[in-house]
Amino acid sequence: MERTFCMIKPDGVRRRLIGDIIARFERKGLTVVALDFCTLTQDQAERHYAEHKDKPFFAELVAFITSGPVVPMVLEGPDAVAAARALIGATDPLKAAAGTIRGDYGLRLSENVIHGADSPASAKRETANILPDCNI
Ligand code: RTP
Ligand code: MG
Repeated sequence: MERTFCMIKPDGVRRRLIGDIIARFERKGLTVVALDFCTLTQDQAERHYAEHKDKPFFAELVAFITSGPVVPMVLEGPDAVAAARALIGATDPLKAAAGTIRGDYGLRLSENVIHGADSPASAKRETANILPDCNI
């Protein structure tokens, strides 16, 4: 069993996609083991996207992710990191396959509905930053 960290972004919450997105993960067989509804602080957002801090879109990314409430969660299952990333689809919704969350719901790179950790180590770090009461 593995655990991963995913987070419905402010656009997904604004568009009332919370239930649909969680249902997709659950139907696949992943188990929600932690869940919250909160607005990220500037510090949390900057830590979350630290790997992109030198990119030209960093300020825009942080402004967007703090622009409204998000739904962070920890999902558990076999190969949970890869399984969740496969359900989420490619970073750019225009390139994401139909049937994936981004492929079905997104049109813009900057508003791609959901985040998924890219490794177990990232999942651990992101969970500690955003769901500090949850030990994964
Ligand atoms: P995420 O971290 O949000 O799950 O997305 P990802 O792994 O598929 O993509 P990543 O490379 O980590 O990029 C993080 C987020 O930054 C935005 N982005 N904007 N303007 C741009 O060129 C650009 N490139 C990436 C996307 O919203 C992406 O989800
Ligand atoms: Mg990423």
